[in-house]
Amino acid sequence: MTQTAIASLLFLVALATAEGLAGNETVLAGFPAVGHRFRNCHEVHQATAGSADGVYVVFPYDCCPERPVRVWCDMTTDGGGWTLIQRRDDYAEQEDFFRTWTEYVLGFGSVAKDHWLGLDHIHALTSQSLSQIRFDLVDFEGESRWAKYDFFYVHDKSDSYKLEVNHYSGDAEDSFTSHSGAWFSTKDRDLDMADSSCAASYKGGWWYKKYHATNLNGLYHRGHHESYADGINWFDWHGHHYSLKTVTMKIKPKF
Ligand SMILES: [Ca+2]
Repeated sequence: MTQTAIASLLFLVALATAEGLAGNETVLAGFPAVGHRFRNCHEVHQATAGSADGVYVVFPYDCCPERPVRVWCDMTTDGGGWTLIQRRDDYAEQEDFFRTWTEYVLGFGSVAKDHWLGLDHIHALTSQSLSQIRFDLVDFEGESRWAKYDFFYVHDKSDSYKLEVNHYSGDAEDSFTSHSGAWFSTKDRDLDMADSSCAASYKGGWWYKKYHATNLNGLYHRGHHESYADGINWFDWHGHHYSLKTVTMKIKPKF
């Protein structure tokens, strides 16, 4: 590792915040010079062997290389270097995911807990290079499954953050490829192909077409739910009446 890489990394891990998350939480103590900024968690991971899971500041925008974004880096799963774009878990206080278009564009929640990174940031990250996405899923019985797609791209706002995804592997069965080609929809912006509003019916923001096979921004129901398809559903594992306990969505450059 070069001196400059070490110096820029030290900037990233310099300080714990006042949010009571010391050890996991880092903040921007100062900006490293342009040219020494990591664009995603994969670049952080490559520069520093043994870097820990936690919050890092990255600079994902090709257009605007000085724009910082706080992200959670998974440095341990499947080779490490994964940038989280979404997380749900069994927190006593649940983040509200039944939100508006603007909130889904900008992102919400705490990156150290349950959050949605934001469609603009996701677009920027997937624009850097060919990206893969990995889902890690856990149910309330303690069983876990994963799914990985070797191609994942989210268009920009001019194309309403249209999804492109393909090339599944894993043991969760493929519940996401069917969403490829969909625009993003929220309760206040219906861009799905159904007469009704899927976002309103299924209580989330997502790449809906007419139905869904994944609804990971749905309601946190904690396992079985009587209501139809409005939980954190992964259809091909637990169907439309079971809301998962833990979900992470994370991306990494393929090459
Ligand atoms: Ca509709």
